[in-house]
Amino acid sequence: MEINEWKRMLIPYEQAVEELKIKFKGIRNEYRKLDEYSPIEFVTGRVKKISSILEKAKKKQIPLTEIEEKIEDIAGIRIMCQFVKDINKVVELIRNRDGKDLKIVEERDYIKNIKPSGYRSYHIIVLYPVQTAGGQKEILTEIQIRTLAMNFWATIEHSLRYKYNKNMPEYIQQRLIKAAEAAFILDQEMAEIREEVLKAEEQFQVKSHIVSDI
Ligand code: 0O2
Repeated sequence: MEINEWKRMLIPYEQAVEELKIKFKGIRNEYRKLDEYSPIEFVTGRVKKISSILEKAKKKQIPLTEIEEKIEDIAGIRIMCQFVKDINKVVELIRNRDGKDLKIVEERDYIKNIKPSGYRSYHIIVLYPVQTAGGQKEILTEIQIRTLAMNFWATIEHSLRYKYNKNMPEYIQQRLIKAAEAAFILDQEMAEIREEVLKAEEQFQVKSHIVSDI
């Protein structure tokens, strides 16, 4: 495929990423404007680089003619949450969206089924319709939902894996698995601290209510 053909193919993927980023950021802003807690902390998105698409196609033995049906993360959205519980809320938000907005193709729960690397995230593969000059095109998009701690780990692990060009020494892999556990313990600890603070806040409100009633 020539570079111009690649560029043409990737245009609707760029459109899908931009539109979905706006939609999920819109949800976050809705909560913020109402002074409510948002389960979405921040949203990013990217279209996979041509070199990475080719690498993945080679690794998975996908013919170039089948790239668009078989590589699900050419368009990718990442939604970061403060707490693990928020991930479930975001999953529900996505499940409850109108079928005309997006269709869920598959869900992969790498939080329950942790990857051997230690990777945790919730993935939802969706079909997202984009209105192009030539009509509607449904774009496969991978939405990754994770906590800030999961994202911290995955970002660093990804760049280390890249540095080692996939030949990461075993002892480094083992340390990364331990680091992933530590990140998850941090997630649990922060969630417990939050529960304590919320409970204390509730008690304070009840007490000040009683005082104001006297
Ligand atoms: P990039 O640069 O993020 O786009 P496979 O690639 O075979 O493991 P598959 O079938 O493509 O998996 O789907 P999966 O596992 O649902 O999603 C792959 C994407 O999830 C990856 O994309 C990463 O973004 C992320 N991911 C999966 N496993 C790991 C991991 O062990 N470490 C990190 N840091 N990220 C992971 P790409 O194409 O690998 O890379």
